[in-house]
Amino acid sequence: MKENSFVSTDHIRSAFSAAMSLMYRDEVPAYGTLMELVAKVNADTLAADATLKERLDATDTLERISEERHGAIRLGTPAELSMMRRVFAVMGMYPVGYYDLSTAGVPVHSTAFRPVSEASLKRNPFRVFTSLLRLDLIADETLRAESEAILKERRIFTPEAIELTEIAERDGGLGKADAERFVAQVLETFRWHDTANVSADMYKRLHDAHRLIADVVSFKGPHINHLTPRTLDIDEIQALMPEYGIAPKAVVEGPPTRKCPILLRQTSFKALEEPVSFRDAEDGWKAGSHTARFGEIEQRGIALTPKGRGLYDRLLGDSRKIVRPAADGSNARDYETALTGAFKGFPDSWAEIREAGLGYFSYSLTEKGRQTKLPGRRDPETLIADGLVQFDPIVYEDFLPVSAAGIFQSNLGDGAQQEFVASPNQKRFETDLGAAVLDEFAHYAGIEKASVESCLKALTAAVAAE
Ligand code: OOG
Ligand code: NI
Repeated sequence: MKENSFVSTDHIRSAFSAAMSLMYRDEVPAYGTLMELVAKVNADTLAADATLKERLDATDTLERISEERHGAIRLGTPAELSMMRRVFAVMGMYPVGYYDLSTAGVPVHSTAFRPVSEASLKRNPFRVFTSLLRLDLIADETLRAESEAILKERRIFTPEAIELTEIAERDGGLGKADAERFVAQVLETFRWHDTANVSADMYKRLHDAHRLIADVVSFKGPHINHLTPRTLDIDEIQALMPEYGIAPKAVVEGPPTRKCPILLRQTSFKALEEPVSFRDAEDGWKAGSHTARFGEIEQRGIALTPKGRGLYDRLLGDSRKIVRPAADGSNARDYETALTGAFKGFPDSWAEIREAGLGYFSYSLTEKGRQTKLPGRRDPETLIADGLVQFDPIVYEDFLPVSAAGIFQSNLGDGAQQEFVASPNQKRFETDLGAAVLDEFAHYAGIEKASVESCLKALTAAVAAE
């Protein structure tokens, strides 16, 4: 096939996220309600803030502001994870970051498959937070072996999805018709199945070991467990959810409300109890239920340097030492107060954040800079002081393990939390994945550095061109 007849990976990802959104709204009506609420609050926020509207209009596509930004799945085996990597690559999504959630009582480790280049993120930023179950953290050896045997038998990809992935790898892309088939086939992997793979008895044993194990092992595939649109006012949506008949999780995860948003704030509505039929030797099927699927919203801020992230982690830890948010929401106010108090220690102006080396910025020439010619390279700080170069925050495109754990926990039910010994194992994860994950800090640092370089080059190139 000729190269120019391929559709772009960005196009395939856009088609895929649109198809997922339609499927999920159909499967989980409460999610459709959340999307309506998000669209309304985003429209109200833009109407009330002309400056924000102007800024977003310049950098984003306004009519796509309320579209999905991410979703999440949980896989059962290394083979599933490595095939998933190949499937996502066809859509221009690559593994970024390693998240160990064992410390938070969730027996998984994860990465996020996402577009990496700025152009691709702009075209469609859809990501999938992808977790791999860690049966090695399960104490009961018999149950572990049984789970492994069940997972080994299932096939989460359709033969056609695998075939099309192989075609894309061999030819370097997919043509229009194949891309359409690919999206339809891959969607099957994410679909909900209301008939379980196991008996009610087995489900109960898995569930008793950990609700997450039951969610992964009992089903034919890794159903998408939530989708997440972007909101311009997360506090407003958290407050409005009950009016719309959906129950929000107790607290918003991440940093508190600030003038200069940092990292990522997230909240979700609680997972719904859904009917499921379990296999039953005598009667065929036995009625039961499972709680897994929910809806989430996110609001993003600046990507932090390791120093900034260290400060963030410390302040978050400080506030949780004062108040640990309870799942029932009974101390939500106190938690907010403690969080806001602790984060007084994090500068709240872009200039201070930059000067303290806490965040990553993208540098560009000002109008004056565009008209200036310099005889040689100068220190970037002087160029800023002289008004030739300006800086804008780089948006954080990744996830936060403490927040992710909070999202997991609130959707696994409010029961007793289990403790696991911290056991990050990125090497093992990467072996199972069949590739290394991209280091997000190095990635943001690279974007920042490239922006500085291009300013310096433009300022001196003006002379060379004379
Ligand atoms: C994933 C939870 C993590 C997020 O936004 O941090 C996540 C899951 O529940 O499978 O999606
Ligand atoms: Ni999420």
